[in-house]
Amino acid sequence: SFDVITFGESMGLLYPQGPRGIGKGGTMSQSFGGAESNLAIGLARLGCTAGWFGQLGHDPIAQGIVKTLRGEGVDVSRARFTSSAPTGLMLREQFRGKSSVYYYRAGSAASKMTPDLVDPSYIADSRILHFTGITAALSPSCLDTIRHVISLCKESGVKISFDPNLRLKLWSIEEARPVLLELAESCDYFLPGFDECKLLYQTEDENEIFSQLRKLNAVTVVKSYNDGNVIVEQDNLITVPFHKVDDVVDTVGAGDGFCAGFLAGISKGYSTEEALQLAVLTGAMVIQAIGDWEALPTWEEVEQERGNTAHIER
Ligand code: KDG
Repeated sequence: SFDVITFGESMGLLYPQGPRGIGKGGTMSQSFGGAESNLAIGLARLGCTAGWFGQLGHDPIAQGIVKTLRGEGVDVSRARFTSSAPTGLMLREQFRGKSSVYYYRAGSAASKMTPDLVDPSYIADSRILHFTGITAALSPSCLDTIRHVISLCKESGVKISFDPNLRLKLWSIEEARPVLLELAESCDYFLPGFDECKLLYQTEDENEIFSQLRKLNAVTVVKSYNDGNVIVEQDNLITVPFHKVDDVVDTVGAGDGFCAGFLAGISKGYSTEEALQLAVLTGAMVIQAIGDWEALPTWEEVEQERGNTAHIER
């Protein structure tokens, strides 16, 4: 059985080598991204059992993704491959202090995912099922797939974790809002960012936001609230400040690293506050290298960062 199973779209990622914009010549490096597979890698590195599934094309990008996930210890036994659509692709640049993403994913294999691709016994075999609002934005059949997975989780008592991961390049806030609010109603762990809460609840007023969040049946953990993060519970708020790191290289993936730390903490039997503290640490460590998941820490690195074990130069 698995601590956490997640599903969504993983895509090839190309980014210019060195400080160059896209379209300005030079060489591209290759990797891949996808919020859910980032999370699965993060969990596996922290010593949890994690599975990822999704639909990919029959192409070398898909093979590279699955091979890497397998190498990271993520179960990919339920990943599907189709010949009728390609694996999605994204380009990212860090140029003049700004990070931009360009998607080539419309009509991708992942966007053609349907509820019948889900193995109910696999879902029932997990303690927590995690998904994101990115999948909901991909296509109506992807949203149906999420709704189907939610009903399978409810039937078999699997806890649901949801990160809205609002991507305004995929849908407008007007399209996203009702869907993301509907999905928030059904989860046990809701993991939005504070800026996302402002857009979802159409207010800048934090008291109003917290009062809306308290109405949910979920434990809500809000990322990047002022200079830290906060758990919203019925009567109290637990805040944990950011963990400062010296060498910020690439902030993409911090949210996924945060969610991985939180769910790893819950899986290890931590209190929600202790899980939040772990999340703060793992989220911060991701931003110390280029790439969406490359710098996700192992459990050993977490222990070192916490000062529990000395770093041994090998
Ligand atoms: O959270 C990082 C993700 O945004 C990235 O890996 C790519 O899933 C992705 C997306 O849709 O932008």
